[in-house]
Amino acid sequence: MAVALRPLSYALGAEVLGIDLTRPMSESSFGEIYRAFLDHGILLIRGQKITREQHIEFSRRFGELDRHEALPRDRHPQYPELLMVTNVPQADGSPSNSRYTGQLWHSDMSFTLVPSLGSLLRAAKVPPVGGDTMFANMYAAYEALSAGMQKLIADLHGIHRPERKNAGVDPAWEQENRRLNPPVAQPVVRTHPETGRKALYIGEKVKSFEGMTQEESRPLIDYLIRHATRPQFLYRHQWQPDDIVIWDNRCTMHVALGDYDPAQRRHMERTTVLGTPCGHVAAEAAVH
Ligand SMILES: O=C(O)CCC(=O)C(=O)O
Repeated sequence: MAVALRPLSYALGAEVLGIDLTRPMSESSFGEIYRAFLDHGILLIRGQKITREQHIEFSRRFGELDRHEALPRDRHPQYPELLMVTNVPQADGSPSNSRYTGQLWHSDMSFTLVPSLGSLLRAAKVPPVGGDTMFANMYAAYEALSAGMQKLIADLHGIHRPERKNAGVDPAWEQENRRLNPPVAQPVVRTHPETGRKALYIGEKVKSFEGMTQEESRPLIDYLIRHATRPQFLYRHQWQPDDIVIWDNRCTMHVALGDYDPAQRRHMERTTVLGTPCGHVAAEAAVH
């Protein structure tokens, strides 16, 4: 089967047409999908009424799945491979722990020593308007920098922390999150292990570069994020129920815009494919 693709934006992404994830898929068809994933950075598959088991099973074809030990409060109690990204209140009526997940520009699990290869997010319930997600092509962002800037950042490491937007909303969670996830230094320029291309690896979870103070680091971090999120590098996804979006965390970053009425329900479930080890625990002295 030749997989049919439709571009999603100038910058990145393709929709995969005519596939049904409830049916068996041959190795050669999956090979075409994986090739498209490497080529386009993001894939969209619409209209997939799949079970949790089918979501996990399809995700496993991309590689070993994270059991989300770094985010224990947000994983599904029976399916640790599924991370809940939801504003549906908990059984006792208290707000969902993950209602602000993803509302900073980031690449998944960059704050760990095995940052993710890719993620597969399934939309179970979406608000009538808004709740969009934006993606940035970090190859294109890197390639558009001047030779001087590329040289300046070549050996820098950003210190990634497991932060979320709306800090202070749940201090107990923040304390536990910091204990589980000490700051990790990641290269600002990362070579994609499969394509060999260089990509910017930065985001709003980075507050400083290794060996520099926050004050010294801030202007360059701000510049790189502003640069990478210029419209020509972006795709904005408007979700429909039963969409699955698959992204390559090694060459894209993304943000959940939170542009919707919080009284409306938004429920997403994510599998996270483990990547290759990258980065090191940041030296205490470097963490300001
Ligand atoms: O909910 C979204 O739109 C994106 C969630 C997210 O950022 C993530 O799962 O990493």
